Amino acid sequence: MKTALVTGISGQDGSYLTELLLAKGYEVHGIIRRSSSFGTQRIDHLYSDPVAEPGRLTLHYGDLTDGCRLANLLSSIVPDEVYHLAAQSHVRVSFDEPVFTGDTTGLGTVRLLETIRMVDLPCRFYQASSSEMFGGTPPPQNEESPFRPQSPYAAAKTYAYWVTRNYREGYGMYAVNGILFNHESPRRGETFVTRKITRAAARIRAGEQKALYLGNLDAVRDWGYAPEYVEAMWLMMQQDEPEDYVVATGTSCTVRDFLGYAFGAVGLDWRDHVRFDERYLRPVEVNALIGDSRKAAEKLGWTARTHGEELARIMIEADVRELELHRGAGISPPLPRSGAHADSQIVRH
Ligand code: NAP
Ligand code: F7E
Repeated sequence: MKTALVTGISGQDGSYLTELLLAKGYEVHGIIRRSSSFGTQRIDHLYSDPVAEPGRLTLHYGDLTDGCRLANLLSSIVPDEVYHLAAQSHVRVSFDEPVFTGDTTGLGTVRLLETIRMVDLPCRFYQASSSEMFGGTPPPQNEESPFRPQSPYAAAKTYAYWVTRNYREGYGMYAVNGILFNHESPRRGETFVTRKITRAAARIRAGEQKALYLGNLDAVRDWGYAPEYVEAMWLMMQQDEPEDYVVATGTSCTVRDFLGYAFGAVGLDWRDHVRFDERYLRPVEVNALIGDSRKAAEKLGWTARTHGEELARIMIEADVRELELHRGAGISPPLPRSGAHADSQIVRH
């Protein structure tokens, strides 16, 4: 049985990857941050009581800013594969918290790599790199395209990308970068635009929300389906040689198109409900990201199966179902935490 360590296990990708690894027979260890409230909703269904039934999933407290703790965990778990997914992953928030983003999203990677090198752990390492690194480089973007990061998040990811390559080339480590384009799901964080849209459409249809406030509707993204993307992560870690791969659908749409798909799926016209709010604009915008993942298709046999309109349908159906479950159980639906404007002075990006 192989052992994997997953950072960011409580996030969207961490939860799908953990399902995949457990299904493949792995023992999985995950790092979570201590919080005053539970933050493990996405993986609660996977967690069995380790006392009653020795589980194959173990959670450990840790933080990317705490190098001692990371070293301790790596040395005691001795994983075969490390999937490093944890990060401050929100581009807009990285403009508000650039130093924290650099510390976690950038330096967090080298803290892990340097421990693996110093302790001489014989493990493979996956770095969650991002299409945001291409930034201002026009599409289509592939493994050879230059990086022009346009945000503190993208700059931190670019540092982490290069340090991962550096440890591979300098120390012979099996360390790979998965350069993933946007990928979404019903588990997507509520402040990323696709989920913000599908959640709001479901709530507006149910009469729980009046308007949706958004920023730039012209941005073009290559949106894929997260459960498919974690398969690509795993495949990259099973090759004879460590290499970097772009993972994308190769198709794209604008935020405006996605609004049409999501609102249309529940019989609404988005133009009747969407308002502009400049607070959702970014100091620098990434206009268009569309990936060319031919290398992943040729070498990994991976291609995306779900594209924009189908993805919007999967997400909105899940949000409608969740809302109906709450209402059916007589529980107040979750607060409109994003884009509902009136609910908070804090802008939920
Ligand atoms: P996500 O849902 O935002 O999850 C991020 C995870 O990182 C969460 O588990 C979070 O824990 C954890 N984390 C954040 N700061 C941490 C810290 N200081 N110490 C320990 N853990 C910390 O992100 P995702 O969408 O699953 O993405 C996974 C990774 O892929 C990220 O690195 C992201 O930047 C990258 N990526 C994502 C996409 C995409 O479209 N989804 C595309 C390319 C690359 P909490 O639950 O406690 O917040
Ligand atoms: O924005 C526009 C916004 O925040 C998409 C992360 O997973 O993918 C993600 O980063 C687009 C942008 O994702 C709102 O300006 C308009 O052009 O959903 P997003 P992102 O910035 O592309 C990459 C690959 C990652 O690596 C990141 O970790 O939508 N947009 N109005 C808005 N975006 C948000 N969030 N909120 C709005 O109201």
